[in-house]
Amino acid sequence: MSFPKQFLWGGATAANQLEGGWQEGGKGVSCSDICTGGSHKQSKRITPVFEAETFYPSHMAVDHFHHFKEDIALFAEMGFRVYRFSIAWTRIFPKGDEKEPNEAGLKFYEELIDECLKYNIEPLITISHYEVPFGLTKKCNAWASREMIDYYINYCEAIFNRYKGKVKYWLTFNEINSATMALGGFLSQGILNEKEKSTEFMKQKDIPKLRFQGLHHQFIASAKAVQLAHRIDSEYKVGCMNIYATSYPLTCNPDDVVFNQKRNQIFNYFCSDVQCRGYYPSYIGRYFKENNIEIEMEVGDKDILKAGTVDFHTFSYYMSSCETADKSKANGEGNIMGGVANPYLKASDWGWQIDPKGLRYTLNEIYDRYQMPLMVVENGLGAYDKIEEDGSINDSYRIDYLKAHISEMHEAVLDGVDLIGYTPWGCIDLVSASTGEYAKRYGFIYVERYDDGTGDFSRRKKKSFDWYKKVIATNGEDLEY
Ligand code: BGP
Repeated sequence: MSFPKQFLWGGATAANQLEGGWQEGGKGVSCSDICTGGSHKQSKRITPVFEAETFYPSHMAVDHFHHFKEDIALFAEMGFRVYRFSIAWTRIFPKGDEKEPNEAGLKFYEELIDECLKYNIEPLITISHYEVPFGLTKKCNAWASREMIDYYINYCEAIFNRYKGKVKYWLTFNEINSATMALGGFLSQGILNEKEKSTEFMKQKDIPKLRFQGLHHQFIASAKAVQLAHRIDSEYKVGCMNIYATSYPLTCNPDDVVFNQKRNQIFNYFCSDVQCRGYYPSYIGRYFKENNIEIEMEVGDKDILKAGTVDFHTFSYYMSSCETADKSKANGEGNIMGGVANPYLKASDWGWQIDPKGLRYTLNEIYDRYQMPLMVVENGLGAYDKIEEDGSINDSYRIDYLKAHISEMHEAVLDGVDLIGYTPWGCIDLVSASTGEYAKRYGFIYVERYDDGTGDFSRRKKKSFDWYKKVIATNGEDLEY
């Protein structure tokens, strides 16, 4: 038994981290465009007012806007069967509230999609990936406001109509559950509670009630988008997308087990329960009560949720952590999602704990819960890469990471999980979402662009490029290098 014949091997990116060309083709300013560079040690900043001397990595990113044909040709050379990318909302609706879409933006993605189709690469499009139009943040504090549903649906309508017949797979929101954490408020929802001054990304002013209300608006928007997509093209398949941060109880003390279960429900399952099942799960009531959160719902919302469940489930998977009820231990040790370190695992240079078996466990858990097709749409190792004197890049550490995860995905397939695709993150180097740096690289393709703003954007293949090409060619049978 092997991976299914039609298994969708590919890679994933996001417009704000990849494209650059931030003011080309009539593009408007997105929330990611006002974020400065940063690093593992120094948080990036959110600057509501642009600062003249400051470096904003998304403005040029890795210049995919001008290199997309070259990049897609390289993906095709690796044998990609699917390419997950996102549309920058601000290329289509520059401020977010326009009535008519921007033709230049629609055309750019049309060319990009055509380029994929030329090589038989299936596009998998994320509609909103960490780049809400900043115009909507200024206008209504973005997803904190119910107005957003109409702006989002207007945007969906424009792209669903335009790319009909060319695209099959859509994802409504990237890592929607990131908004259950403080850092998702701005990153994912465009909610900015201090509009005047620059703030550190990790220290933004947080109002949990707004984030959860924002999630309600996103659930309604997602459910409406699913129905709209099916009306426009019955072939369209629309999925949800979650960060799955696998967590284990630190010990078998029942206190730790229950603590972990609660954390798992709120972080890993709340959003996908709503999107896959079509209603709010019973456990969330207590959480809302204990955190003084009251969701404002309109008549009819429950029916919308019910009628707009997704067709498939996708998630990102990078790491796992442990949870404990013991407060003296409950300090995040490097893991961006919180939790404590697992003594059995090693971490990446950014403190993300590497856990391939956790992926098998997770695929089984999710599939058991929803019984719908799954895709792993992000996975990978952010690492420092070095160009050797002969020009090669020997990223065997990345190959080891991916190889171990692919083996465990295979185990999950043998376990009976309906896994339909795999798109490792940052198949070409790009800007890091959490730190705003170039130095944290994920790609099979290296891009010469650095955190001091130097580099000519030239591309070169890493060792992992040929390795992944062989993995795809053998449908995951040969993982050796
Ligand atoms: C996910 C995001 C991506 C991506 C990835 C890696 O959370 O969906 O946009 O960037 O994580 O994270 P980072 O770039 O912080 O290393």
